[in-house]
Amino acid sequence: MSFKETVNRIKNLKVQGAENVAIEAVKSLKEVIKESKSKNISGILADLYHAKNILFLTRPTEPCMRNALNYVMHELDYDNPIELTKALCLKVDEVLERFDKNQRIIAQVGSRKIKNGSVVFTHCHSSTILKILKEAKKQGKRFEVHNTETRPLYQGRVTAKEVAKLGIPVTHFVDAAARFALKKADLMLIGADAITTEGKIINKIGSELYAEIANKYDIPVYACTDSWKFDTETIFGYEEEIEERKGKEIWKNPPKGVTVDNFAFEKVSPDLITGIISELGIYKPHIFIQEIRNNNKWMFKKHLF
Ligand code: RUB
Repeated sequence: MSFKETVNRIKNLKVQGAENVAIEAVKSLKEVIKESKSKNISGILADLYHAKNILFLTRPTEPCMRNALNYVMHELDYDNPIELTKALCLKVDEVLERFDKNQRIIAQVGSRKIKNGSVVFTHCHSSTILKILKEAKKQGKRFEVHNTETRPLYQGRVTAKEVAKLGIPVTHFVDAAARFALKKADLMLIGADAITTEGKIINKIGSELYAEIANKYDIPVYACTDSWKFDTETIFGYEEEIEERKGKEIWKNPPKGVTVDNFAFEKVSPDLITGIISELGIYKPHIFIQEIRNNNKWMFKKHLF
């Protein structure tokens, strides 16, 4: 697949979910090198940085993609193009292996929260949550899933389809019925697109509303995420940008005078989160931020900002 095709697939949500977006973006760097017509190091690096900037703009609320691209491209100090290419490809593979390994750890840890007879509520479509559910099923646990359709793009249908395919009973609700879905649940698991320095989780629009309802019914809320979804720029006071999509996704031809608001994500307050489940273990949001710093020193190097 060409670099341009990958960019369009990410932009048009043919690839969705933070981790899948990061994986496809990182893979596309190999394509950039293949497609590059530059013969020297500075030319190839310029092509790579240009590609990185294009990818950054595909979806604004995706620090996991930004961190993954930054990781691959930091310390690429080589004298000849062949060495540079080799090093870049190795780093891409390293990142892909890292995501895979971390997903397996998160699946193990997260699955421990699912008991026999549990009803798990989830929203949108998160590859991380799917892996947790799959792992719990593999361990022989009997449980159910309640999930919401996730307007306007119905990623909840993807979740329902995949959960049913795993042989787990799943009941699908319209978004406005989330209270009913949650009332009968005993665990809420959501993914994350970004994590801020204040310990806020950014996930699909509706996530905070549902977390508030879950809190009201004393249902634990876990955000399940790779630590690379942390946005280092929030340390310096930058707000995490919330992706605003075209109103047409919600209503193709609204009457004159009607404005359609279509934010893709929202922030979930750390007070509503029981714990963050990541490859580093389960922590309250503020401790999790410290753990990210301890375990990802490269992310905090000044030149990356
Ligand atoms: C997807 C979404 C997911 C997170 C986490 O939104 O909000 O919950 O991205 O997914 P969209 P994962 O469909 O707009 O990309 O666990 O796969 O990283």
